[in-house]
Amino acid sequence: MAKGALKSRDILLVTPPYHAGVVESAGSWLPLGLLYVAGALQRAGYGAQLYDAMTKFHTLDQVRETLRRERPGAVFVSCITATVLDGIEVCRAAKEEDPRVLTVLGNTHPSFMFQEILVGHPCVDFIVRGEGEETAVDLLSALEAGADPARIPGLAYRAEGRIALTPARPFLRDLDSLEPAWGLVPWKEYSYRPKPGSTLAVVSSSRGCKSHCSFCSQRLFWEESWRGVSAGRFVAQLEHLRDRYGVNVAMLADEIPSLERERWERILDLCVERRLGMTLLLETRVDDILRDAALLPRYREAGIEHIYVGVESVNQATLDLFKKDAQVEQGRRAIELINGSDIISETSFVMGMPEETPEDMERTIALAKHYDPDMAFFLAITPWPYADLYPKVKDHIVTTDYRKYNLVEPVIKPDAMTLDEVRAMLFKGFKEFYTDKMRRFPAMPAWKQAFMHSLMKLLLEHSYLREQMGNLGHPGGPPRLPVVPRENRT
Ligand code: B12
Repeated sequence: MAKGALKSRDILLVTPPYHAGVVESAGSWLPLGLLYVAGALQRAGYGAQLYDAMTKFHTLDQVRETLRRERPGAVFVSCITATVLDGIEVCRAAKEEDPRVLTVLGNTHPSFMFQEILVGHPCVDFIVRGEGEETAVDLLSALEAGADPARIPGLAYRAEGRIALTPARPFLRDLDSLEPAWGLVPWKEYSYRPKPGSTLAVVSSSRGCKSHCSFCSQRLFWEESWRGVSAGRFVAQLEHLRDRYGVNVAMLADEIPSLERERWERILDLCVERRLGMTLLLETRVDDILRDAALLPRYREAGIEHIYVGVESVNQATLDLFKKDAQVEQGRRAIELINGSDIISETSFVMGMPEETPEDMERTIALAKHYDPDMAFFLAITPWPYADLYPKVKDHIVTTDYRKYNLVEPVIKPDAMTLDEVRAMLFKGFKEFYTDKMRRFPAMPAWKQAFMHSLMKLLLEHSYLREQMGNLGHPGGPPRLPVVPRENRT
């Protein structure tokens, strides 16, 4: 690579043009990981451009056109398991357009599956494993200087006919010093659909996860660590987004923002004291909601309108304990507390383990109704090939097409069920849950009714549920959603 070759041309940071047809129906969500990497590149003097092909709903042909037009020096692609094949297609297109372009993949799937990717796909030059900010900058600097990347921690690449792996890079100590490249975001493209006209940001107040869910990737990715941004820095960032870019809704990307109670309370206090006035959406743990029962009015005051808690049950034992198990009751109580605090509650239920039967799934659907969140999602258990769950269910996996590893398509065949039967049960869950929920809309506060009304409409019109749930089991046509007073519509 010629000296200065990368500094003289922009680095294009790309999301693969992939859609699972779920969360995209509720909004357009910016790729925060790429923005953090772009921020670090800019500070090191590189030009960076964001190309969110996913949010633009671009086809691969349009991606190719963009690459031809932009002529980047390097293409950086962020891939989870479901998006990795399309991410690789982006690299292939980039190489076909310009064989000298540098192609780099990052995020969970490449971090673990580097061997499979690098062996099978010569169009991918480098994989950044783990956190990307420092590794990306070090890689580009080394390539420009003609230095050996072997000295840079956090990489995987091909060298002399084999796959070279450098040592893992330690996690960044100081999250406060990081700044995503907010200036690259075309903000008009990011909106939270239940609030028409809103400007939506994805933000991060912490990195890491200590939960032990065997089906998830995040504990492994973060090696059971957790680090927080300081409360002052985080709230100042929200204020900056509000004042500079007109952001009025922010989703926290954190696995567990509330893990450190003192910091979390300070964040809530600062949002209130400084009259942040932003709608906040987040995920947290059942334990933390129970811990913070008395603090929930403050959550609401701080702007939190939507909380996702993971109470999902994936095994027979948990389902067996429905009614008597303390954990199930804790989940139910956490959701009751969220509902009672005038906040939208959401959870999901994973179904389709090898030993599950239709009866078990019926019980999961009953469990969902027992928990009574405002929103429930019924997901197909998906064995990321690097997750703890994978070896245990390996024999029941029916496809290695990663595009189907999206929590929507069943990829495990239970002993006692066909895949079609699993699909049918997942939709049954949605239908039964939301048919029941709609009957309860009138008991909700007016703003929640309006939100639910708008969300149901979005799901029915835009998500993968459209065809299956089109009439929500009402043979006479789509159900009439409860009428929300016009003044309460969002
Ligand atoms: C925001 C989010 C989304 C957004 C995506 C926005 C976007 N384009 O990135 C939306 C809502 C659209 C979404 C959709 C889906 N998501 Co999602 N999502 C998240 C969430 C909550 C936060 C991600 C985030 O921003 N993290 C914060 C940043 C700072 O961290 P990061 O992304 O890891 O980035 C760092 C490193 O990974 C690295 N890095 C990342 N990319 C790159 C690229 C390069 C080149 C380099 C060098 C480095 C690098 O550097 C970054 C900074 O250090 C995570 C859960 C979580 N808490 O992380 C799930 C998560 C990533 N999603 C997941 C899933 C399954 C999905 C869906 C398939 C779900 C569905 N059925 O709809 C879809 C896929 C749609 C799609 N086309 O991508 C899974 C992925 C599991 C896996 N291992 O494959 C996760 C982990 C949730 C979970 N716990 O299971 N998601």
